[in-house]
Amino acid sequence: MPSKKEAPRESQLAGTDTPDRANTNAKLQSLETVRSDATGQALRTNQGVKIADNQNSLKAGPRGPSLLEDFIMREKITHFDHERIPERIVHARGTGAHGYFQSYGKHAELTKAGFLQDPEKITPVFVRFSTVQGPRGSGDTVRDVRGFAVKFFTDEGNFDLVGNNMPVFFIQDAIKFPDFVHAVKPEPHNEIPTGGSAHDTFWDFVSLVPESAHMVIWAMSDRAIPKSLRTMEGFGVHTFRLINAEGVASFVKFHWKPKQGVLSLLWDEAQKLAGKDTDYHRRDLWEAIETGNYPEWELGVQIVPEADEHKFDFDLLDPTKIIPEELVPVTPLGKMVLNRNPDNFFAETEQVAFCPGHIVPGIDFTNDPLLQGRLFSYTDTQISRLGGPNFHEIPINRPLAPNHNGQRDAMHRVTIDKGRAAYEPNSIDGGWPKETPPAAQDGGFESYQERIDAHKIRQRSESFGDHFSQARLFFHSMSPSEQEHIVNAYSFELGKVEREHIRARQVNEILANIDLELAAKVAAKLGLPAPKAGTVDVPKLSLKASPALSQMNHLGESIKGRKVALLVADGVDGALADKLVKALEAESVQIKVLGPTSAPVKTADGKTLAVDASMEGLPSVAFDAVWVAGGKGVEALKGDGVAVHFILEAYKHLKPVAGHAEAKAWFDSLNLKADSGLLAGNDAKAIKAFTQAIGKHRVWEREAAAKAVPA
Ligand code: HDE
Repeated sequence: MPSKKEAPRESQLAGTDTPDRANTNAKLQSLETVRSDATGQALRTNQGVKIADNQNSLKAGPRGPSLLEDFIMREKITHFDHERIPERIVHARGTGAHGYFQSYGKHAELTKAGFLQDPEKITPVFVRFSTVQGPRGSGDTVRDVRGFAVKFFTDEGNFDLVGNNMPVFFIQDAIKFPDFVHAVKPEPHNEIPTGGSAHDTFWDFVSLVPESAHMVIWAMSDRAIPKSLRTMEGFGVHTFRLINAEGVASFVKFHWKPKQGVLSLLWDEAQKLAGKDTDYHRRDLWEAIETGNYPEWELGVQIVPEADEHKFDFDLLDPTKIIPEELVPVTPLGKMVLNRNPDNFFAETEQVAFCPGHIVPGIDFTNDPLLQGRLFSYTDTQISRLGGPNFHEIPINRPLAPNHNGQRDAMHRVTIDKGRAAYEPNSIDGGWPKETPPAAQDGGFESYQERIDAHKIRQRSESFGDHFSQARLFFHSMSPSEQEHIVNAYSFELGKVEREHIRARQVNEILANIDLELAAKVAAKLGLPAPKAGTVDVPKLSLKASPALSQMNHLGESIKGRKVALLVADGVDGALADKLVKALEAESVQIKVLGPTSAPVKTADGKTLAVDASMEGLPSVAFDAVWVAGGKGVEALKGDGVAVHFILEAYKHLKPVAGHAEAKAWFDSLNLKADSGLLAGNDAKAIKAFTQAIGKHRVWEREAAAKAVPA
């Protein structure tokens, strides 16, 4: 921990909620110098001069020309003119949160990294989730990969785990990244589409580059439309190395498993949300943290001993491959809890700078050629995005560990380095700062001594040659519903492709090699002939399916934090409504009372019941389930088109639709077919059935019946 004299940094852990955190907070807050609070302060210029009039510029007379000497207005407008910085070239749309990581135990046999040794140690983290394609102001619920980047502020320096919510990537070699990104980004002539991949250049590229097949099927699956940032898995994607104190290395793949379950939107919901609440994911995360429903993930690793490197039917260095969890299970290492929202979006979420090259002793890279390129790219991009090489001094990026070295000057230098020798070795400043030799603990960073004996060549390893078997494994591991969603996603996206030869190439040369039935179904929806055979021999895997890949097997531990709409209208039975709210709150469900308008409604016994919003203001797509409150209010709701639409839409989106006894007749009149998620009753049993249905996330058995309901 740096002393007060050393470069100060802001606290990563304000707010307290656990005893451990309280301790850490006290320590960290003593270093706080940059978080600014204007409460009780005078309005001043950047030079500290108090401002008397912030309404009028300095003019020659009340109707006269403005005067150049108005330094107050000039300073204000000049600063404003330069408020924007370039957005990230990819992952521009994002949202961040603070939290902490805590190891489950001592993982000394695996790594010497200090933050993975002590269950008592709290390591502050900052996480940024993002979409990839869209610009900073684009919608949250588009079909896209999500970034899942975690900065661990460890005592030994910052470790950035810059991952995604999918475990593989589109390309195998970093040299293809600009091509891939240019293809997926909006097309250059008209900058369309924003935030999506349903356009010619994307499908042109991926249909010509079969190594993308595995990642593309993930992107066409429900994983690309997560319900919430809280309900996403995270993956480090590349194989990394962990190194213990004896210098023994293991290959690892990093996984983040959400306690909230791995849940997705339906495509119709995702599209509607993109319009009704562009900030849907951002808001959901913010509100969950504000209401104390702190999202939690378990960090785990799949471990492969160095000796087993070549035991698989794929190459561990190939980032288009997973290690199926059935072959190598995930070993849990610790947990991450997100419990504090940023104070300032720009200062924290926008300025945070991740880099896969930020690692600490005990962690190292592999020769994955995609990872190797990333090690260069991230720092490079920060230099133009954040305006120079001193971006590590921006408060959100400052390590908790001290960072003395001879690097100096450059744009925006903040630290005032004392001493005269900005070089090493020196005999002027007592030789400081000095190197630390590597050691079992607390030593200097030492790269893993991998022996390399090779020719310098531009060549793809033959072991990277199979592009389809794992895409097939993925498809065959899906439930029938998930498979249908994949068929629909390919059909939707390819349906937006104008050039028929691109559609046909994707169907015949990619999908047919993954699964002929998949290809035939997509072909039928595009009006193309069904391919009779694939174009390559796809190796047969011993594993026919990997249940770990299906979201149906990850529904979450509880319904904590799920969202329920309670529909009310004048005449509602207040006591029943109250009982329901209490029962759901006991399960930490977020419940919103919705009325025909935002005005309070009158209860049957003449009281008023406050509502959180109108049904139009918070539509059914924003909820996991709906309950219609009993009493005479149901009659009023029946005649309200918005309420009818609310119920039908929730039903169509396979959500539990329930209500007190009076609601049953309404549901019947709407022709809603009985199923395990359509419930009515006033007793505790009905509420229990409702919470159980929420726990299953969707009423999948309803999928066929729901098709008949208008969207
Ligand atoms: Fe990135 N990526 N990437 N990427 N990436 C960036 O860095 C890049 C890749 C990922 O919330 C950029 O600071 C290259 C894989 C996330 O700030 C840039 C290659 C994975 C984020 C960049 C990849 C990722 C980025 C843009 C192929 C999953 C957002 C702004 C060699 C494991 C981090 C920035 C945040 C951001 C380059 C491939 C994840 C341009 C060259 C694979 C989560 O440097």
